[in-house]
This record gives sequence, C-alpha cells and structure tokens, in this order.
Amino acid sequence: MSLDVNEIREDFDILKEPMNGKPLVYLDSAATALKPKVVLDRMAHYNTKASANVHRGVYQISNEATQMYEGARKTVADFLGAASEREIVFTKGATSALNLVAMSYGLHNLKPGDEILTTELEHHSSFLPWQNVAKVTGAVLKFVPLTEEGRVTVENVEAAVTPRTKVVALNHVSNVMGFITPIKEICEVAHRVGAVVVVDAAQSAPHMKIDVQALGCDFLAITGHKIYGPTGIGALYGRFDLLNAMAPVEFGGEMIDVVDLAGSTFKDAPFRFEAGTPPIAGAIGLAAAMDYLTGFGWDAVRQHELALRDYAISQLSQVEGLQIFNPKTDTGILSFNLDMVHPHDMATVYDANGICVRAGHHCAQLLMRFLKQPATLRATFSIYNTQADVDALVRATIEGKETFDVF
Ligand code: C6P
Repeated sequence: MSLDVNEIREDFDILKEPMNGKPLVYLDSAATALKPKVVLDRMAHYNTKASANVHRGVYQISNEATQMYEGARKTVADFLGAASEREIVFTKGATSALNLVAMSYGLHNLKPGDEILTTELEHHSSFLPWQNVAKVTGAVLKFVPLTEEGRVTVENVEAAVTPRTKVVALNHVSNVMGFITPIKEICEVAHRVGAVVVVDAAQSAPHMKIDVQALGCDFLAITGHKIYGPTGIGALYGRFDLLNAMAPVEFGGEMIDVVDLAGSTFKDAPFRFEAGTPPIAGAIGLAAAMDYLTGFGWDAVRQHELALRDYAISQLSQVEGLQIFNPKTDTGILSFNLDMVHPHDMATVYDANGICVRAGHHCAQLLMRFLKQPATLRATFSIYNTQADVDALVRATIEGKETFDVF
C-alpha cells in the first residue's frame, strides 16, 4: 500500500497556513515534525475531560488520567518492541533520556581507564553527556573512525573495541547524513567485551520500525516531537535488569518507596526516574502520534520518503555548484550546500519562498569539522511531503544561486 499524501495533508492544518504569502513547504521534520489533528485532539481530551494528576488521586478522573498515561507507556513499549512497559521511562525528549543514562549508569559504573566509544557522527545530545562522564570519572573517550563517506561500520567498531570498553554510544540514524548505523551487529561486538550500547534513535524512530530486542541494544532514546507528537516528551528504553539497578538522578514526588529522616528508598524502574508530575498530556499525545504513524505501515512510509529522496537528489544534482554531502543517504535526510554561498543566505531565499529547511551545524559540530563545512543546508522528506515540495525547493535553490552567484 502506498501513502495517500493528499489525505495525510488534511490531518495537518498548518499546511494550509501560508508563510511569507507562499504555500507552506515544510522540509524540516528532522528538527521537529508537524503534529496531526489526532494528536492535538487526544491531548485536548485529557486536558478538557480528565485533567487530573496521575498515580495520586483516588477519584474517577484521576484514575482515568493514570490509565491514559500508563496506556501511553504500553504504546511506547510496543512501538519499540520492548519486552515490558517497565522498560520505558518517560523523559522530556531524547536529550534528557541520553543524559539520564550518562548521569545514572555512566557516572556510577565507570572508573579511570574505562573506555567510552562514540563517533564524530553524533548529535551533541549523544556526545556531550559522555564527554562529561569521561571528565568526571576519568574514563577515556574514544572515537570510531568514520569511513570517507562518514559512516560507522561494524569493522571499525570491532577494531576500536577493547576489553576496557564499557559503553558504546552512537546514533541509529545521523541527523545530518541520514545514514543507518548497523546497530544490531555493533551490539554483538560490544557485548562480547561486556560493554553496554546506548542508541540515540531520535532520527530513526519516525522513519522505520525499531525493535529493541532484535537490535539487542541496552538503552535507546527517542523524542516525541520528531514522531509527529508534542514537544516536551520523549522516552528512554532500558533493559529492565540494568534500569532497575540504576540510581535515580532526580528526586521528588512519586518516585519514592519510603521516606525517612535516616534515609529513603525508591520505587522500581521506571517510576524511580519520573520524579514530580510527569508530562501527562505529552505522553498521551505521543501515544496518539505513534498509533497514527504505525497505522500507515512502515513499508509505505519508507517507500514514500525514499522516493522523494531519490527525486530530490536527481533534481538537485542538476543545479550547478550544488554539493550534496550524503548522496547515498539511507533516509529522507539530505544535506547540501551551494558553492561559495553561506547556508544562512540560502535559507533566507527559501524562507521568502515559504520553504522551511534547516541551515546550521545541526548540533553536530564534530561532523561539520569532518565535512570541512561551518554549516550545511538540510531538507528532510516526510509523510506529508510531495514531489511539488521538492520542485519548490529546487526552484528556490536556482533562485538563490542566481541571487548570490559570486562569479
Ligand atoms: N535534532 C535537528 O534539527 P531533543 O532536542 O531532545 O528532542 O532531540 C535531540 C536530538 C538527539 N539526537 C539526534 C540524532 C537529534 O537529531 C536530535 C535533535 C534536531 O537535527 C534539533 S538539533
């Protein structure tokens, strides 16, 4: 089955709103995806019909709220193929999920001389928490060399892993290159030396089926707003034995077992990691978004996005002086620059044409250094994008080239 994009576009009111007097062409879903009506409706339902706190009240609407919130946890567990919803911690997003692993597992389990393996392909949210763990614990941060193209390979991980490797932290899909990392095989290599694998799946979760058990990873982070859900919600998957042995990093309401002057005890995972009132509407919205997305079928989603990718590459390649940094991208994420034109200048032309793309270092400065670029343009293709969107992008690119042509 292929996607009915016209029907999908009806679910996103924002696509009817012009930008700078032009029809909106939204090609920045890797930064944040648009939110369909069903997500807003389910959040509104909670806020208008059952707006009570969870796990606390003994009255009807509080029970309803708890059921919706815990139901959302089950939806996330199913979405990720987790063995149990006890392996799902709700967080603010991928950043806080990755920080949680580093600050709890990392700071408590690593010691001087231990090795953390990561890559220059990482988003800052996947790299900086481990740089901090290395600084605090005396562990050594090591980098898997990327291929010339910028990929992480199993062979290079295998060559970099040592008996001292305790953590392997890397993304499933790069937010700049769109490459898929061979996580399953890397997990096998890492587990041979007893290391845990922490996967940043912020950019894979919106585009492909994730099965944490099949991947064999120990931790995996996702963020709701890239999966057509709301901002302020994400999730950490953690293998239950690991998660339940980890110390909380935030302390407060509802994460406790017994509180006493002499000391306190805490609930089992995942609740010990959810101190205070959680983002209830966010969790409910995230579950709605996951139901919405999986309803299309992963094959149809992937086929649609890859067809747009192929069309965009074929069209953009004809623009003289345009360099695509990832012509073999595995997803709908495309990074490019026009010779001698700063991406922010180009972004102003796109903006004037109603086109949203991202220009900048994409929170991946290590990778910008690898690419020898201060910044790039990035367009991402998603379920609501069309060939007409690609055509608009190409037209504006040619206009930008003519506007800024320095030769
Ligand atoms: N990348 C982008 O434009 P948060 O901000 O916590 O929702 O997600 C952080 C994050 C983590 N890992 C990867 C691979 C990401 O791409 C992101 C967010 C956005 O590429 C904003 S910088």
